[in-house]
Amino acid sequence: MSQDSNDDQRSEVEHLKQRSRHLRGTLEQSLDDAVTGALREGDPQLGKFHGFYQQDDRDLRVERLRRKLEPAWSYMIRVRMPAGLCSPQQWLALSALARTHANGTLRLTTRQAFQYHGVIKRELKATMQGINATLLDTIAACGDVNRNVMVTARSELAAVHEAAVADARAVSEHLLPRTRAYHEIWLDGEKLAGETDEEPIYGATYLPRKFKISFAIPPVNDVDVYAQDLGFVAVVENGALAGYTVTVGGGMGVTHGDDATYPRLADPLGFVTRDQVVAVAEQVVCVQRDYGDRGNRKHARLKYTIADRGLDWFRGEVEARLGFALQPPRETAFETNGDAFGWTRCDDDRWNLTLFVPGGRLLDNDKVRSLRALEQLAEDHARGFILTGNQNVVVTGIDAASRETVDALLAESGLAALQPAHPLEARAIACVALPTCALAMAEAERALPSLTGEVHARLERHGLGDQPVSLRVSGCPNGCSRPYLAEIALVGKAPGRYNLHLGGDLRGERLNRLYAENLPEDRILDTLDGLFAKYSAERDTDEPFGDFLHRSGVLGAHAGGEGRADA
Ligand code: SRM
Ligand code: SF4
Repeated sequence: MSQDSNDDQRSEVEHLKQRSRHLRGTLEQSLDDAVTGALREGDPQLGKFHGFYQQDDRDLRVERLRRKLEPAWSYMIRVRMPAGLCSPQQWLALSALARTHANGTLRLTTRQAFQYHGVIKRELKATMQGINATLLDTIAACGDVNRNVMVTARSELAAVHEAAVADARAVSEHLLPRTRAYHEIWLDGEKLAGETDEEPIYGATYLPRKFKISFAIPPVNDVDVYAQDLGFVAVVENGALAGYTVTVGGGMGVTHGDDATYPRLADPLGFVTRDQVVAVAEQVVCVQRDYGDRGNRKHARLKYTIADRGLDWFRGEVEARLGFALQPPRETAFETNGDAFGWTRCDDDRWNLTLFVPGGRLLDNDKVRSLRALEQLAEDHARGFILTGNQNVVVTGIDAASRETVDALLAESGLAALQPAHPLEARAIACVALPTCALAMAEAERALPSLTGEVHARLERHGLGDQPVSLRVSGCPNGCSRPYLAEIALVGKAPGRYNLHLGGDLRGERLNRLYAENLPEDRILDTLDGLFAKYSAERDTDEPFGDFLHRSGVLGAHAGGEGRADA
């Protein structure tokens, strides 16, 4: 059902957006209401467009219910950081906010952003103001709009990275909502009388669903470009960025037991030059605005619009609106979707340092002081920071003479752990899941260290301890860790139970397959143990685990990766 369809068939969220006066709703009244830690009905949904989620601590849910207390409400806030870039000054200010206004942790996300957890309602406005004071913001970090635009965190060619970042920033700015609601509510901006806001791109009801864009710079696909609604894959000629192959219609989200939902790899749409990027992004968004399903939110992503109507139809719509034809897509060649840890030399006498952040969580406790260590790097050594799409961080521009000091600082902070212990850990990703995520069915981030250790022990048993294998864990089928691209994925089904997916690759180019459903952890480990034994005995030289599972017939009739997985 498209935007001009019969109102009665639209989902409740569509009506809410329509009534919201461009995302104002009753957010101001909700914030003033001191009786509850929650927001008024409808406002949590609108809050997403402003960059926050209302959550409750699920570890405390039952106990608080027993004591007849309202849930332990708090807020997750997501910072919009195109390309994951942040200056040392911004880092220090954002880190300080984690200590003073949130739960003392900074969470690095799979979309190169920061998240705060545990912000209580009366701190919400001050936190938003603190973030905005750093010249970053949270608008459109969530909601039915274009989200944080990603860019591959590393490129051997600094000029190509710089150019891609500039293009990503232009797209991000162009697709921002224009409503003044954000400034009015959070920054005490002047109020507009009536409904005079204009949303030239989005219209009054914004998009049917969230929308995600990334820019990938081959050979590194750390942004998993084929999982995005819209992707720009850099085409480099003679060391310069010539343009991009545009990809459309990727996405991960699935609902257990609902065959009409599935993960999908994006298709190549065409080639564009750099000056066409913003226009193409706008028109892709506008076609989805007009044709995306506004009746069923589980069928409202661009991937379904394209799967239902066909890629040729979609290209035709985009080209008609652009007024020109897209050139044929150029070949793309990725080698990895992982991060490369440790020191790499920049052009001048400076170095970058890529640090492994377990579970994407920076924090200080009796074992590690990662939050503080990153602050020290920001204070004394870093020229900048780049968050990666794998929840890690690149500290940029460190003076060559400071390398030993930095290594010593990290060791003192208990941060040998900021380098992965083995290749499995280097590629292991988990979504947040419990206790904050309302949708989690099983543990993910909190279970990752033990799961990684157990899986690695099985690999070692078969002499595979140094083998790069990708492991991703999601607490539910929504797929925030992009699990359907991993060689091994655990997708939460119930506490302690997961669906086991197998057969992705190490480049983010192939979807895996559902291998077994609803297994407890010990059965998953036993299953993997058996498969590792076979892999160890029968693999070809340098054959990755996911490729082996396909070639050897382990994945049976499922082999092939034609772009749709049984999830
Ligand atoms: Fe996600 C919902 C966390 C990246 C697919 N995601 C959520 C919520 C907000 C739960 C909710 O709706 O109540 C989670 C908040 C948990 C918490 O407590 O923090 C959440 N998603 C995350 C993060 C933090 C995972 C992480 O550990 O890094 C990532 C934040 C990214 C960011 O900075 O913007 C995150 N989510 C993703 C990705 C990966 C990506 O974008 O590359 C996906 C898969 C790609 C895609 O969108 O298809 C993803 N999240 C979803 C979905 C399924 C969407 C769908 O099409 O069905 C939901 C549920 C929904 O939207 O209804 C969801
Ligand atoms: Fe929550 Fe599910 Fe996303 Fe994990 S995958 S953060 S459990 S919505």
